[in-house]
Amino acid sequence: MRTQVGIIGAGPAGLLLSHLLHLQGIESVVLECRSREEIEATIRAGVLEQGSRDLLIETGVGERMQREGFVHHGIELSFGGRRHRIDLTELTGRSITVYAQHEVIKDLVAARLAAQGQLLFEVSDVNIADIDSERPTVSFAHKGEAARLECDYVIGCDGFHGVSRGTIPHHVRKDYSRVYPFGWFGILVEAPPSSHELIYAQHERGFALVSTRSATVQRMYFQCDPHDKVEHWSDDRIWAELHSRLENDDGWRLTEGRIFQKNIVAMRSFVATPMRHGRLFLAGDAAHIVPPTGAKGMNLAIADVRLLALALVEAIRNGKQEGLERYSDTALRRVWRAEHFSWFMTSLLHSFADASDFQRQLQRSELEYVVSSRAAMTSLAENYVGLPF
Ligand code: RFL
Ligand code: PHB
Repeated sequence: MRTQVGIIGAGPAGLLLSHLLHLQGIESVVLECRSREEIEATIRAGVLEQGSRDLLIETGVGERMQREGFVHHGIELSFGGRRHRIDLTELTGRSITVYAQHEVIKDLVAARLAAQGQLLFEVSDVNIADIDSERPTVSFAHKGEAARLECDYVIGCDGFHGVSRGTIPHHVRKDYSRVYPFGWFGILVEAPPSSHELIYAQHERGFALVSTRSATVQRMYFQCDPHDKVEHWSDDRIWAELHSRLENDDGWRLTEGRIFQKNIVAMRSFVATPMRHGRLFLAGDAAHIVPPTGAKGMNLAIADVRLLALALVEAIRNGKQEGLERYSDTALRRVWRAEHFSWFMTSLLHSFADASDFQRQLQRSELEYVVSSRAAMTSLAENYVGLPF
């Protein structure tokens, strides 16, 4: 098999890249190790920056998001028994959209299949070779048969646990990483929304987050031990924990409902540099991870492939390599900004078991500053809604 661009991974990065290239007349093949059913059912992110939303609409895959997603103009920070609103739109002129990542995936898969895009599910044994040559190749197995894909470029969009990053030789790579001493316990609940906007709560028992999915399904998270087990958490224990972390002095109360999904995710910050070697380019979680507190992961994946699609079109159509040569440096500027913001939000809102009294006072001081200074609020808001591309 031959194609112009071989893409490993059908997450938001791989699918959107394939879609953007198709709109410019460039063909690609996407290789995904899981089934279509599985990728369309995996519960992950929920918040789209204004720029991500605009891109999906401009490229014809935003129709359902416009109908079913929720535009939010603010978020709430809760601490010390009070809630404080950050008016994103008043401070930045921009907003966010709450629309689940697996819905974005469904929309992109449908668009690629409707355009007869080559999307191979349940491939295995993916191996990338010859990235230093003009003709990199990807070998893999599909439906029990060995196959080989010859490409002009290979793009690793295979997430943090994929194989692409490891193809870049160790001596040219530098990785940066930080693992946090806590995880997030996530639940999906059948209930009406408890709040019009997302609530990020700092509490001495730990962080909690109230988000939403629809008029009847709500998404909530709370800080937990990353090694804890879902089985240790009965529904009653979960509700008691959420109530105590979210309680405040204005009488507001979280609405309970039937919990129908529970999971625990670990939290880390990670950046692999450079994001390119020879004809292999990395995008999204394959190159970088942020803790979810800033709601940045999917948005960074979208920003990477937007940039990469422009550069690939220039290279393939017009023979101009500058965009591809600048890709890693340009993408990493946005990545590091998001890394800092995600680390900042995580540090601001979580309980660190080893924090001294001094550090706890600093955290409270920072929270009070963020909700009282217009300059500090604007800084948080412009990072949260996403900096312009
Ligand atoms: P993905 O989504 O991990 O997709 C990678 C795909 O590659 C496949 N794959 C392979 N395929 C072939 N061969 C191999 N060897 C392969 N290895 C892997 C995988 O099966 C998969 O389908 O990466 P991508 O496209 O870079 O997208 C990144 C986002 O998924 C991620 O950053 C976000 O989910 C992070 N995130 C959030 N991001 C936001 O922008 N806003 C949010 O509100 C937000 N909330 C979150 C989040 C992530 C969370 N978890 C689960 C860590 C909330 C949570 C709880
Ligand atoms: C979500 O709705 O899943 C969500 C919202 C905000 C975050 C992370 C996840 O910061």
